[in-house]
Parts: sequence; C-alpha cells; structure tokens
Amino acid sequence: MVFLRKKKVKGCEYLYLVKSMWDKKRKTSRQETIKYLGEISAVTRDDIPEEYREDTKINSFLLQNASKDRKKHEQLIEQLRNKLFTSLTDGNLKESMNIYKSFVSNNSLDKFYERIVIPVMAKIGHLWSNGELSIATEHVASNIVHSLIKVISDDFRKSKQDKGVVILTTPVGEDHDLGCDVLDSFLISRGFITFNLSPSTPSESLIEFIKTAKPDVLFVSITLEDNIRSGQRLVKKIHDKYKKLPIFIGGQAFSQKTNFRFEGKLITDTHMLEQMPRIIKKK
Ligand code: B12
Repeated sequence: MVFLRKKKVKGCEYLYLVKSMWDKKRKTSRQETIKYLGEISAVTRDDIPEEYREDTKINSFLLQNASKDRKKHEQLIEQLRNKLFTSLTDGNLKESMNIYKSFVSNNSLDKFYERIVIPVMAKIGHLWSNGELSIATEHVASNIVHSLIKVISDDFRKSKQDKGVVILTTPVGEDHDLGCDVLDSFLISRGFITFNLSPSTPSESLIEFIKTAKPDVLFVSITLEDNIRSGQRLVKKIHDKYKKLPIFIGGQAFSQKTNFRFEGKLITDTHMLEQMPRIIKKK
C-alpha cells in the first residue's frame, strides 16, 4: 500500500511518497520512502511515479491540497519556462544561468530539469517540427542548454564523493545527448562518479572503456524509436561481455511503446531523476 506523508520542518510542510509493507519476521508493518516529493504546495501529479499516479487515495490527497499556493507556484513555473525559452533561443547563457540560480534557491535540481528545462526543450522541438522555429534557432537553444548543464555539473563535480561509478551513453546513430547530460549532472550532484560517453558510442570502444572504468552501472539513453534496435544490439554486446554489470535503458524512444526486450532494465518513467540514486543502489 502506498500513501503520502507530510513532514513539517521549520514551518514548511514537505511531502513523501511512502510504501507500507508487512515485515513477516518482526510481525509488524514497515514503511519505506519511495520518493521525496518536495514542498507540499509545489507537488503535482507529475511528481508521482507513473505506477502510482492512478492511485485514488493519492489523487484525492492532491486534490484536497490543491491550494492557492500551488496555483501561484504553477504560474511561477510557467513564467520561468517562458523566460528560459527566450534566453535559450536568444543564445543567452548568462540569463539562462540566472534563471537556474533563482529556481534552485527554493527548489531542487531534479525539479529544475524536469519541470523547466525538459518542457522548454519539448516546446522548442514542437515549434521546430511545425516550422515555427528555424533549425538554426533550435541548434542555438540546444547548444546553450548543453553549456548550461555543463556549468551546473562542473560546479557539483568539485565535491569529491564516491557513491558509485556510472557510465552513460547513447547507441550508434543517436545524436540526442542532452538526456545523458541531465542524468550525468544530477548523478554528479548526488555524489556519483560519472563518465558521459554520449553520443553514439561504438560497442567495441565501450567494452574497452568498461574494462578500465569498472562502472557499477551503465545507462543507455535512446531518443528516436529508429535507434532502439541499435540500442538492443549495444546492450546485448555489453551484457555478453559483462554479465554482472547492471544496465538501465530509458529515454524518449519509449514514450509511446514500452514492450521492448533488452538484456537490461528498461525504465519508462520520465520523472525519475529523484529516484535514480535509489535505483542504482538496489541494482
Ligand atoms: C535538441 C534536439 C535535437 C538536437 C540534439 C542536440 C543534442 N546534443 O542532444 C539535434 C538538432 C541534433 C536534433 C536532431 C534530430 N532530431 Co531532435 N530534438 C531535440 C529536442 C528539441 C530536445 C531533446 C532534448 O534534449 N530534450 C531534453 C532532454 C534532457 O530530455 P530527454 O532526452 O527526454 O531525457 C530525460 C528523460 O527522457 C530521461 N532519460 C533519458 N535517457 C534515459 C536513460 C535512462 C537509463 C533513464 C533511466 C532515463 C533516461 O531522463 C532525462 C532527464 O530527465 C527534441 C524535442 C523534445 N520533445 O524533446 C527533438 C526531437 C527528439 N528530435 C526529433 C527529430 C525528428 C530529430 C531529427 C531526426 C531531425 C532531422 N530530420 O534531422 C534529428 C535526429 C538526429 C539523430 N540521428 O539522432 C523529434 C523526434 C520525433 C520522434 N518521436 O521520433 C523530436 C521529438 C522533435 C519533434 N517534436 O519532432 N534534435
């Protein structure tokens, strides 16, 4: 059974998604936090992992708590998205950094990526595919996002923690590498050592690299459905060589269909950054 739990810290209420399980040995129920959801006024349905989103209890809790504060928060999010859209398409890295700084002064990094950056990139892609934004502007925006993520990551890289080693890549043919950049950046912020080999790493090079880097996990990001086969081949080759290495596969390629077989674990929830350290730990 899952439920939402409130915790009050210094006058602010925070929300956690919690699972209650029966501990046979101790003959009592045990509770495990599935995900920290953030400040209560800012939590939306999108923050709930996909598998629990239809839970009636959770939905009614969110409805009951749909306060004025949340509406205000949503308006603010919309404003920041518009600002970031303008700064990216204008090629303005400094302003993009300012938006990042103002957002994370009250929010977490995963929320910045999931609630601001990714929706803005989706809007850019949508306008571009409708012919309302030139390919040149789309390229400018992707390059500025790339630089923004790099600055953020470099800042976190300074802290020398070692929660595990992660390699990230995309299969041959896949040029979309901002997904890996975001995952990379978030994992660095949580104390992981990462090697971002994206985009398009040939399997032979990856096999060689794994030998020296000795990762705890491998992440494969796929954006285009056309690249799923190439991804399956890559994962098979790595798995054949390193049977014990956990491989996670995800990305936009799985937003419509999810029934693909991989010799690794396919993760299709798109709002999952916060859960990643836990997923890696569980392996
Ligand atoms: C930027 C961009 C580009 C840039 C890429 C630059 C770069 N360095 O990455 C460039 C200009 C190169 C490009 C090229 C193309 N693109 Co493009 N592109 C985009 C755009 C606008 C943004 C993508 C992005 O970076 N999003 C932000 C990242 C951070 O989000 P994300 O990848 O989803 O990653 C998150 C999650 O998915 C998840 N995740 C990702 N990987 C993994 C892995 C694991 C293990 C896990 C657990 C989670 C996970 O975590 C991430 C963080 O939360 C999208 C629009 C959109 N809807 O997103 C189109 C889009 C993806 N592109 C599209 C197309 C068609 C193309 C081209 C074919 C265009 C062309 N005719 O040349 C080429 C293909 C190039 C190739 N061979 O790969 C289409 C795809 C349509 C489809 N469904 O097939 C889109 C959707 C645009 C559209 N609306 O039509 N593109």
